Amino acid sequence: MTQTDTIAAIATPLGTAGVGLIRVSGPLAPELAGRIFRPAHPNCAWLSHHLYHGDIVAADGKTVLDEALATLMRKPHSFTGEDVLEISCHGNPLILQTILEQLLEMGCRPAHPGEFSERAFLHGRMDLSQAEALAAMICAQSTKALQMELSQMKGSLTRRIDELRSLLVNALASLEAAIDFSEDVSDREIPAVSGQILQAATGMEQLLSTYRQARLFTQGLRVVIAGKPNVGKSSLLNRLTGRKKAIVTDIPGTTRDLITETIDLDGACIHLTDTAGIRPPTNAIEKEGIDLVWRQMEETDILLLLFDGSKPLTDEDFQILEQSQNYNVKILMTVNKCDLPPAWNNLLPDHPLYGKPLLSLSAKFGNGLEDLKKAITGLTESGEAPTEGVMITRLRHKLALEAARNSLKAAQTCLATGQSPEFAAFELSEALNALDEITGKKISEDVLARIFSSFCIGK
Ligand SMILES: Nc1nc2c(ncn2[C@@H]2O[C@H](COP(=O)(O)OP(=O)(O)O)[C@@H](O)[C@H]2O)c(=O)[nH]1
Ligand SMILES: [Mg+2]
Repeated sequence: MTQTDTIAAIATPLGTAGVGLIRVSGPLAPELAGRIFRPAHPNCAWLSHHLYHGDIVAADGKTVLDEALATLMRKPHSFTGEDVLEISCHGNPLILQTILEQLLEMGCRPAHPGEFSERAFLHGRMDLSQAEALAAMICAQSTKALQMELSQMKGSLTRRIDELRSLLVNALASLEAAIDFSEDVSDREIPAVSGQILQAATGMEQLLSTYRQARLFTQGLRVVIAGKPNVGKSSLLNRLTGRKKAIVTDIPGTTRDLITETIDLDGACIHLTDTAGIRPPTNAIEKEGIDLVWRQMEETDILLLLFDGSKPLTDEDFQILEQSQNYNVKILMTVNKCDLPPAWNNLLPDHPLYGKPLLSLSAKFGNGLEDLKKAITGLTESGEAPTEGVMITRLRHKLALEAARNSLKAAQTCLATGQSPEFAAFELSEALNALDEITGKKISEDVLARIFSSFCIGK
């Protein structure tokens, strides 16, 4: 990549909005500011990080394209570390496209996805884990995920990795001294080195233990609502999402497709899916819908099994209950329509639902909804895993940490079995390399390109 290019992109989504933002980064930015922007006040000094009001003019120097605000942020104190021009104009896609075309005509080229962030990384404005957190923050779907990514973007993981790194650098320095200055030095050094390695390995284990919980926060929990026709599955989806998303009728077999909506439940990201009522299908379409329900069960975290409390249970209810035991999901059993007189309660010991925890609710009127939400979010918190502090949210980081930890284990074995310190030193430098992949200190161009190309354009 040639960093002498000046890149430009529309940074806001293309739709009708009050304002839209265009970003330019690279050596041409100051010159372009003077060409495309005609300040309202004649004495515009283009001070860095100052906001100016004026007109956007086309490359012909005459045609006014919009009235806008412009800021020039001079290097190195900008997002990318280069000279950056930002234009806030009116959020009409036609205006934004026209301004972008003019900038391209004046010598910019269109930015690739993530290219602003990539330049920020290459200029040392942030490390790789921070750039990844920034991209993830933009797409976060729950407040908890947002908090985690924000803290990582501000460098929480970077600092933790740096701490682990310095332990290993010190240990490596001692080992190298032992290698250079003969055998007897190593006898004194080895216990201290082992201590540092152990401390780093423990820190890595601690970070790794946060991964599952963090994934729940960032990727969310998949909840499927299932039951026989007419028990109120679609009504419950609509109630929980607060939107009329699924069609509700008293005609059994109304829902055929899977309808998935993502909601924020007390900070947790929940993907909620409404499904076709399960019964012996009456036609091919319904059969397809019911097959989909069971297939969906394979990749679900929680099954919300719904029964109708106002009508006697039937064999269909019991069959669904039985079949759902074959899947590796947590089952939450709920009895709907509690606003109506109950047709079954006081279950006898031989009843299949006897002694089972049943949540009572009314999807129609909202009774019991808070308890249901608590039950769902309760399942997102897994006992011992921490929910505070630095967490590992990405598979890439997890794999690198595991590699580092494995190298440390190998180093410990080398030391414990009295092998020459070179072997332990080799393992330590492997562990350091793995940590440097997380922060991007050492990383292949291919991996970098892959990471940044998944970002949005204009970011
Ligand atoms: N009284 C009462 N009726 C409900 C409740 N939930 C759903 N219904 C009614 O039950 C019928 C079937 O609802 P629907 O949500 O389409 O059920 P689905 O087939 O399981 O998706 C509709 O007439 C709903 O209005 C409830 O909590 N109380
Ligand atoms: Mg339905």
